[in-house]
Amino acid sequence: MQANIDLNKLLEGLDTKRVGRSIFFKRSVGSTNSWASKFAKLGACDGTVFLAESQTAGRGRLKRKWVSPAGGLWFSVVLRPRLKLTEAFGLVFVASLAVAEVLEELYGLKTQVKWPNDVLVNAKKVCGILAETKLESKNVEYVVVGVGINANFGVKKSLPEDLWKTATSLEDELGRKIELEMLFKALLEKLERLRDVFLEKGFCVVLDEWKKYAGFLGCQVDVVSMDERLAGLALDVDSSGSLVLKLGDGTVKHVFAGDVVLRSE
Ligand code: BT5
Repeated sequence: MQANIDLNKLLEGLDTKRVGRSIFFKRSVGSTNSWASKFAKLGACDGTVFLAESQTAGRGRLKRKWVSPAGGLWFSVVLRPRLKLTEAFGLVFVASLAVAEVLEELYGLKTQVKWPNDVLVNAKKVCGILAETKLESKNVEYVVVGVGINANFGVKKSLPEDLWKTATSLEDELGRKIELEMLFKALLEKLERLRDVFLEKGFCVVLDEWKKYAGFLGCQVDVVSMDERLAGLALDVDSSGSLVLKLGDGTVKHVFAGDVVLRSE
């Protein structure tokens, strides 16, 4: 099998204190989140990263499947922040903001974030984030933050047909392949920096930056959750990470979990 990721290049010049100081790598794994969780339970340090060239059982939220062919960037980071359960959601915003900023800075792409955990290019999903939290009474013991980026493959060639309308890849957007190691390092550096901003200055500082990429705000959306589908105007994201939705009858609802579908999609 030809390697997509050059291990020697992975750590060269990485400018972080903790994130990525220890990296576990496999050509193929079920899910980097499951792999990382297993090691987190055994005591993996803050910042330990689990990276795979492909995943055979990549996971999204609510047991959804995440398709992860070779050529993508699939990794999970174990974080051990001092946070209460009610604050852990902030790390999803940290991760999606990190991806949005890095894709813009490295490749000049116009990125958008979609509440709660997607990064889009040209209104299509290029990245998904999955954060899984382990608690110790009411505090966070660790969070595994999984990041999946469709990088060096064409969507029509490597993803199933039902995703062609909603997914994109860096290769499709840029018309070329990118250096995965460079993207990976830039992401680890950004993740660490934004994580520190979040822990030192609070969620609202991260949220203000995140909102600069939130093109869905001010749009008519459907919010689909386990038990309901709400239609309304996406007004804001509040300081608890909830989507603030103005419903048709004028009432304002704060929704903590669900998926946003833009009315035009
Ligand atoms: C997500 O879930 O978007 C979280 C995806 C997290 C993936 C990373 S990869 C590294 C780490 N290890 C894991 O096992 N997971 C993480 P959600 O919002 O629930 O979206 C899932 C939905 O996205 C699916 O139901 C599909 O509709 C769609 N989807 C699946 N694979 C995709 C892909 N490669 N690109 C774009 N959309 C995809």
